[in-house]
Amino acid sequence: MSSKWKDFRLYVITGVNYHPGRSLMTVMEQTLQGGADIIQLRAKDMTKREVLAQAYALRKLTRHYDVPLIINDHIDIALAVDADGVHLGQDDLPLAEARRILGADRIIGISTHSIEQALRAERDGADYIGVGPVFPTGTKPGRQAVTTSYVQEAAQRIRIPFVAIGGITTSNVNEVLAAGAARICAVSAIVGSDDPAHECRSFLQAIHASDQSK
Ligand code: TZP
Ligand code: MG
Repeated sequence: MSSKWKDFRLYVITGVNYHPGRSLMTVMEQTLQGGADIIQLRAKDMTKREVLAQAYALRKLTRHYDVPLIINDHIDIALAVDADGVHLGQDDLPLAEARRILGADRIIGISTHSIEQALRAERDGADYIGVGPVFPTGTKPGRQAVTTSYVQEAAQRIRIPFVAIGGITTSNVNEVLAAGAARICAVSAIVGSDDPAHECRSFLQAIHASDQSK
């Protein structure tokens, strides 16, 4: 994996509950057409076989758009479909074990909810971290919001790429960008919208406008 993936700005995660009646592939293709530049398959309530089938389909789609594919939780599925990497939470397989299985060339992202977790993930060799949930979100119920102050701290202290996540919409993204985030992740705001491509373009417009103001 070349290091080009690090240039991503808009990270979109699947969330099938947000688009009943519309297929995952249609919604993710619209997301890619809108300019999402990294995609994660996150399927918490599915059998492993269902996740595997979706991973194969998304692998084909993301290859067509030349966009990296990350698999949430399932290292074995990531390897089976030749995904670019995995995303792990604080209670998943430890980073060192995941790295041993995946090797140096696959991307490993870690969810973090505090600067201590972020510094540890960076020290342990994560390729990127998630910083969130910035705002309360129904996609991760019960998890307290870390607010933009954690985004600010991450921007000052973390050297590897970090992506702000959680409750981010086109209405509040400017607050997150102003706090120092260069990369934004969204689930419901994009895959749950009537027009995912349009939402992606709006997010990217905000991100690029924020670049201009720096
Ligand atoms: N990790 C932290 S917040 C979150 C995850 C997976 C959910 C983000 O979803 P949404 O719908 O963009 O708030
Ligand atoms: Mg997990």
